[in-house]
Amino acid sequence: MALRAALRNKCGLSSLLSQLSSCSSHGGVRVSPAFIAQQRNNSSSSAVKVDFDQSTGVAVLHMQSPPVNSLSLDFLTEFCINVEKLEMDKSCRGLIITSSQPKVFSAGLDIMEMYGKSPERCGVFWKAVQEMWLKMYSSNMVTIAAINGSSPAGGCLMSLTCDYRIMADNPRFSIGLNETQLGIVAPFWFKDTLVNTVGHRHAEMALELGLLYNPSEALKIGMVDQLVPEDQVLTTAAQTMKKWLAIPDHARQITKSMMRKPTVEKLRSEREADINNFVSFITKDSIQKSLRMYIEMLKKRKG
Ligand code: CO8
Repeated sequence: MALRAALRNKCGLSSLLSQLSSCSSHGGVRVSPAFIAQQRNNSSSSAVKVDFDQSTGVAVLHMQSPPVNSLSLDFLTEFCINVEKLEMDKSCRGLIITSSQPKVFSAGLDIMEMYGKSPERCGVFWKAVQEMWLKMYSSNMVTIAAINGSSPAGGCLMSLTCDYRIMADNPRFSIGLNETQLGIVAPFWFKDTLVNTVGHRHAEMALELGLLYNPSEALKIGMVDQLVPEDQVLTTAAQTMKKWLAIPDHARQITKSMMRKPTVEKLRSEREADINNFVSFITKDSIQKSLRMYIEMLKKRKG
């Protein structure tokens, strides 16, 4: 009953699973370890679907939130719960992130979460964005983004948190941190993630101009690591994962932490201030006006 309630509730799932683990080992509620492992490895949430292959130790997380996998509070909550479950499962060593939506990896932050919302709600939303980044950027797993569609702004950020990026070689797809085009500013940890990937000069131009790159341009500046035909993105990700998993975990994990820890610690130590900055920025009348114009432009473009 409690498990079913938590699955409905989503938020308490990981803590419930650990409570169940401890109950089973202390002779309380009788739950078999196999049952707990099964719950950890199979996702039943709607916005993401996780396929975990015990034999390879690799999980594939499919984002499946129509129409464009925009990162709403609900989406981010489900995403984080699923990544945390995999992170806690020692048999899971690699994570591939991809999209089930045609043509789009992720449209980035859900613009409607930033428009016309109360400061309190904006704060909760921003904390969830931070949480997604912290979980992904500091993950012990090997993480690969299988970018099978466009990936602007927060979608680009999500792929930049991974260890390796493979993008579909389709000139209609684009990727980049285009925040300035919306009249908003990518925060310091978006900027740091980009600088760590493409270097200072490319990051400076990309951020100031809010550039969206086609796959060839993205490869040229190192925003993605490899281009493959659209129908080979996932199989190439699986092959690449094998190479990364051939390296002993402890050596790779310590090296990853050495490379990323200063960037992660910077946000951890400034988390509250960053939330306050976001809330006071995004709720400004002038910024709300820019967002309204951008939303209207998206709708007009469609018509
Ligand atoms: N949020 C919410 N809804 C969205 C978003 C989004 N990010 N993107 C698209 N949609 C909606 C569209 O409005 C449309 O809605 P409807 O069907 O009701 O008209 C629907 O999704 C489908 O969109 P399209 O018809 O445009 O779909 P396409 O397949 O033609 O194109 C794209 C897909 C390329 C993803 C395109 O939709 C697009 O470019 N979207 C905008 C992406 C964008 O600019 N995202 C930026 C979000 S901001 C962010 O992530 C970081 C913010 C950091 C904040 C820092 C402040 C301090």
